[in-house]
Amino acid sequence: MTIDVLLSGFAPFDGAATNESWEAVREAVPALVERGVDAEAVELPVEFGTASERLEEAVRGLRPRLVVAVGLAAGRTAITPERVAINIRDARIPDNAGASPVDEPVVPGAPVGRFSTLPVKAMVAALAAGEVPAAVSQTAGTYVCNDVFYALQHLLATDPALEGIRGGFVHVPSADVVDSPATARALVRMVEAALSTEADVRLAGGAEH
Ligand code: PCA
Repeated sequence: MTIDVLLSGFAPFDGAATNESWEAVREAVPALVERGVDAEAVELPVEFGTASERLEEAVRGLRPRLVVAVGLAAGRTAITPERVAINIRDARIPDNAGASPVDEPVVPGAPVGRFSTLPVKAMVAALAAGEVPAAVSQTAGTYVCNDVFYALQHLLATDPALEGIRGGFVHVPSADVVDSPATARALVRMVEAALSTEADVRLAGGAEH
């Protein structure tokens, strides 16, 4: 089977009843399908290792052209495609299985970082005049989102059977900053931009700190 895009979102964590990443992904998929994009979604547990295994299973089963993993970044005020995943686990709070790894690699012996293979600048540009602010983020943190992001980029970079599949990660704000329908619409635009952009556009998107 081959599809255009596989989106993932996360289960609730840290005492919350819902996770905006899954709410938005769940709404984005039918909207993409309506627009002719063959899209599927998978919900991931907030658990180191297990989450990325779940995503890997879905990637192998569905053979998407693009993988866009989505997570909640409470406190952010923009929808933020992540530039780079780092090979570290450092949990501020236990994951949903009670694990609290500190200063452990995601993949032992693998490179310190791996870049997104999504056109992050084009994705931000696609939202320029939209209702949701967007910006490139330079860090996905060191918790389960970065764990999934790093494991995904490592998988896509090292398994020849998955050659050509592009992937990356997008953090979304909490619903009190941007509601889930607006986040879902933003995700739709970002996915369409990623599908239609092979080489990223050259736009400034850096930061001084
Ligand atoms: N956000 C967390 C993990 C799950 C989620 O939605 C993170 O940013 O690592």
